[in-house]
Amino acid sequence: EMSREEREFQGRIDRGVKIEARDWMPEAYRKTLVRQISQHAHSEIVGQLPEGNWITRAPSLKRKAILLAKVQDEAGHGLYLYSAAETLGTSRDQMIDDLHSGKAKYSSIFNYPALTWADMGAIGWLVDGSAIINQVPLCRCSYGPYARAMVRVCKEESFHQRQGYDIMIALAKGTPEQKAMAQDALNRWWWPSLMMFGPSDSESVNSAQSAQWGIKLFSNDELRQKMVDQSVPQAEFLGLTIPDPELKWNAERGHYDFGPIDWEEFYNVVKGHGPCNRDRLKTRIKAHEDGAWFREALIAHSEKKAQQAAG
Ligand code: FAQ
Repeated sequence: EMSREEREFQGRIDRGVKIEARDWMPEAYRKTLVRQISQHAHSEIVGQLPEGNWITRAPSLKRKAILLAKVQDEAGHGLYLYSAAETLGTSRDQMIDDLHSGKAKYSSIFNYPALTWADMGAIGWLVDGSAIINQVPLCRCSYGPYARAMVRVCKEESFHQRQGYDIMIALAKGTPEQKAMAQDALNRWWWPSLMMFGPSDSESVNSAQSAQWGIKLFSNDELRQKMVDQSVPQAEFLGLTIPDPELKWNAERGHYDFGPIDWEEFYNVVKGHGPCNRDRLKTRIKAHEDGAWFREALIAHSEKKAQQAAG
């Protein structure tokens, strides 16, 4: 049985009116959003690590400048998203503590290693590709500050995706060794990219409620299908093979059928046992600790200025 407030709240969502920070909202809606937006922010921050490792090894000055800009954008997205989450009443320090203690999740995808330069191509093409497909609908989600943050983030993600695909084109049209490197990267990043969309709809515990609240406009499986359908012609253009023997056009459905996802691998990574989970967290915690002096200096400086202003 819904209270009057809850009925009015749901009515606003059903009419497409955005919920703003000061509006009344059910505690569970607030909690779900803090969970999702902070997880999203953590993903952007941790997501800098696999690519950050390649900035000093980019094959040309131009590629280096582009990759540097992309990784900086990810930092910006993370900070933007922490701000959006803070409007719900949870402090940034709390969210960062939850990441470092292992309580809060971040996307499974960033627990895989980036082994070669071709991985910079595959990450941009496939990981940012999946991110965009997931995030474009979030621009229309019910919570105003999250929806508005997503508009800018999506514009930058499109640039990220194009830069990745551009690397893939250069490698696929290069020497046989370069093409093999591109194929190897596609082989390793394909399945983890499909896992980014989360568990299958039948296993997705949060989906029904998030759909009712207008946070999720498409289901995990619907978005995953979109990713597969979009990627097949792109792989064909590159002359590369998607590592799925069951991938096949289904004229009746108007979609590509694809093979089963290894959910055991997915849950293993989500529980902290992927190839890089420990290393990623360790690196983040060290970066945070190494930056403590700077945060303290900023506070000391602003306190000094405030005292001076007060005379
Ligand atoms: N990894 O019931 P559902 C980027 C968890 S893009 C880890 O379906 P929900 C850009 C889920 O949290 C990546 N955990 O959950 C970039 C839940 O556990 P909980 C970030 C996952 O929330 C590119 C449980 O499984 N994007 O960073 C994953 O309704 C390149 C059950 O799942 C976003 O976060 C996963 N893949 O749907 C940066 C987008 N999937 O929390 C650098 C916003 C599920 O109850 C380089 N998030 N889980 O303990 C969303 O749209 C949703 O949260 C989903 C999951 C769709 C990810």
